[in-house]
Amino acid sequence: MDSYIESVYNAVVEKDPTQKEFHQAVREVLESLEPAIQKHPKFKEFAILERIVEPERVIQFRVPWKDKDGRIQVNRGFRVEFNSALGPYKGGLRFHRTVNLGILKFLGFEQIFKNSLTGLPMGGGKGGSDFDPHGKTDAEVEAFCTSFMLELNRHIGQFTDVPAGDIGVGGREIGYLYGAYRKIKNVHGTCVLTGKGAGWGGSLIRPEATGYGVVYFVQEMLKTKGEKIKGKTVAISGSGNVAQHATEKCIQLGAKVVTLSDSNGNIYDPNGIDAEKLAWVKELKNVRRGRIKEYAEHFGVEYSTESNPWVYGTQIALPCATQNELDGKEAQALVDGGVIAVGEGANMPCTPDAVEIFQNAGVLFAPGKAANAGGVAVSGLEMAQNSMRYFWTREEVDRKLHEIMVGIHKTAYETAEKYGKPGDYVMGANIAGFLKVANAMIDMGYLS
Ligand code: NDP
Ligand code: 2IT
Repeated sequence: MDSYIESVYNAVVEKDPTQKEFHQAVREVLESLEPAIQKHPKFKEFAILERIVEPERVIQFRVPWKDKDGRIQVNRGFRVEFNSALGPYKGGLRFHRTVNLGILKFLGFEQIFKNSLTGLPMGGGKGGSDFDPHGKTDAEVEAFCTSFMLELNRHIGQFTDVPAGDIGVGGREIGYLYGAYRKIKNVHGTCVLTGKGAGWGGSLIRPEATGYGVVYFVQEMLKTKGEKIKGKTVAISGSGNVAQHATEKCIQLGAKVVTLSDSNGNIYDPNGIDAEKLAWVKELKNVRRGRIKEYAEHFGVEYSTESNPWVYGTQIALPCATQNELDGKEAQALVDGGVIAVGEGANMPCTPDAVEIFQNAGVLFAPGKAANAGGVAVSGLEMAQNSMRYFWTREEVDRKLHEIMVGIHKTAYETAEKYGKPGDYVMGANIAGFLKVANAMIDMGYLS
């Protein structure tokens, strides 16, 4: 690492020594920015790196709520408002027992560059809570969401900060959060949250957007090698929003998805998950809120708590669960099994050594901030539709999503080439995302 970049990185680690995931995300971005920092000395002169690694604002609050037995529970709520150079802070809310400030800072930091790549006017932010929705009743989730919004409402707004979903926050949670916001503020029709229901201000295709977008990005990468997704076997991890819709798009394009997982284990279906089986998975996960193990029992296929989705010799791998879920050993198993393309549906699912293994083996590798940007891109389109008091059809939104993903691929590809590392989508995405934000920060003066 260049000594200036290294000093910025060391200061980040020194200030918050326990925030491991944040360090990892910062290191990956800073390392790949080296040629851009050397080419444009103004970024050092204006202390852009020192400023960009520091959130503009961090909000932390207490979230008390009553469980089904009438007992008072207390969780921790957060919103990290990281960078608003390009637009209002924008990014999801994660409800998961592992949530802490370091994880939300990593996610908020990634979001800055991802949102920049979409080309839409959105800054970067992230929030959430260590509340665990697993096994909670709807009434408990509603009680928690209402209490969470009782504090969060003071900090968000269509021109300030616009949250959405992430792990543990889907249509049900956005509904309760929006309902609480509407009661507190007595307003309807402002775009204060995205991922809303299609009947009350949500955009068609928003639920599908992240998963579809990942597959659109992988399609573009394959094209550069004269390859198609049709007929390929695909391993997917997770079985939530992103995994389900990545599976759906793969099926539509004639690929065969053979794995899905959750935090307990993975299934392997050698015949492929078809549209009917996927409909069953959606009902299992989104309505009955069951475990992926039940798929294996229902369809009579293999289920493993010891294995992982990466050992079945698939040509494409789409990690769509969570950060650092795919390590070097698993990357090597994928390479040995003949993988040709990896697309990160989740945020930072591949560890740094896994990424290195893919890149050294010549595997097409799409980093999350490029590949999974479709979700936030359609959130941006939801904001646009809300501002117009109008809506677009499914076909129209899907066409725009496709255009945006093709555009992000082109930008990342061309930027990597321009900065001397053709085919390195990590470098291409990081530099392209960074340049727009950094130049905006310079234009707006040193306080921004
Ligand atoms: P969901 O909550 O819908 O699904 C998450 C899935 O990942 C579940 O199957 C869950 O299993 C699994 N999972 C979560 N944590 C772990 C863990 N520690 N180990 C193993 N499996 C785990 O979330 P999403 O599908 O929305 O999000 C998945 C990923 O995609 C996240 O990294 C998120 O940040 C990212 N992302 C999401 C976007 C969106 O629009 N929703 C946009 C861009 C990125 P279990 O039920 O057992 O917890
Ligand atoms: O990681 C992400 O990009 C998201 N969870 C979606 C954010 C959004 O505002 O739609």
